[in-house]
Amino acid sequence: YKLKNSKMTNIVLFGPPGAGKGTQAAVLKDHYNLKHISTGDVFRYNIKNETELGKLAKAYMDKGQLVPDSITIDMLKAEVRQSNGGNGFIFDGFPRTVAQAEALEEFLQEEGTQVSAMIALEVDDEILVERLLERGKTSGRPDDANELVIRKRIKVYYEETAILKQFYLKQDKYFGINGVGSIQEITARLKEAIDQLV
Ligand code: B4P
Repeated sequence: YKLKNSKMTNIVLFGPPGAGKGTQAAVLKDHYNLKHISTGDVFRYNIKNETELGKLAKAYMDKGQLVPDSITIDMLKAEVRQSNGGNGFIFDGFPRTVAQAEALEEFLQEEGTQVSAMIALEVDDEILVERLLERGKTSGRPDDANELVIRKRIKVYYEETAILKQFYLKQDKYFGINGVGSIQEITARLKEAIDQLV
């Protein structure tokens, strides 16, 4: 854990459910030696291991709702603190609300660093639904299993999360990327954007 370095690159990978955040973060973390923190993955790990946190989170996730901010923010801080950040972090699936974005800003500031950029994967809703239904055939994820829950997640994204574009635009840190294309094409677009930042 060596966050006290203002030269770190901390990227928020942003986008609606199914935009490809987890998919791309897995590639980018190795390329840039960044620590990948996916709040969704941490919740799923806790659900699998039947922890108290997992039991709590499951009730929200299965319905396509967000896990409450206080729980998610505490978990995120613990994840950052217990990890060696390498050259920085890729935050995947966090922040998802204004309260989370404010908490992240404050927390990173305390640690002597900041969000370098928010990179958003822009994908149309119907493609999102298609991708998540496809994943649902094999993932075993209850939140991918039916179209109603998938559409609920997209609705929650527009109601609570999409506003974060403005939050980072105001700080001149928002970069939108076309998220439609092959996984490799999108990785190339992301690298092009990130290379201009680091
Ligand atoms: P997440 O785990 O973040 O799940 P997600 O939004 O579905 O995105 P994910 O990263 O998994 O999918 P990806 O786009 O890579 O969240 C799940 C739940 O956890 C939330 O609903 C919420 O309840 C809870 N949660 C998490 N973070 C929270 C927070 N901060 N606050 C509150 N609650 C929180 O990929 C989707 C599919 O598309 C994959 O099958 C992939 O293979 C495919 N795909 C990717 N790129 C593609 C491409 N270019 N072409 C075709 N298919 C592609």
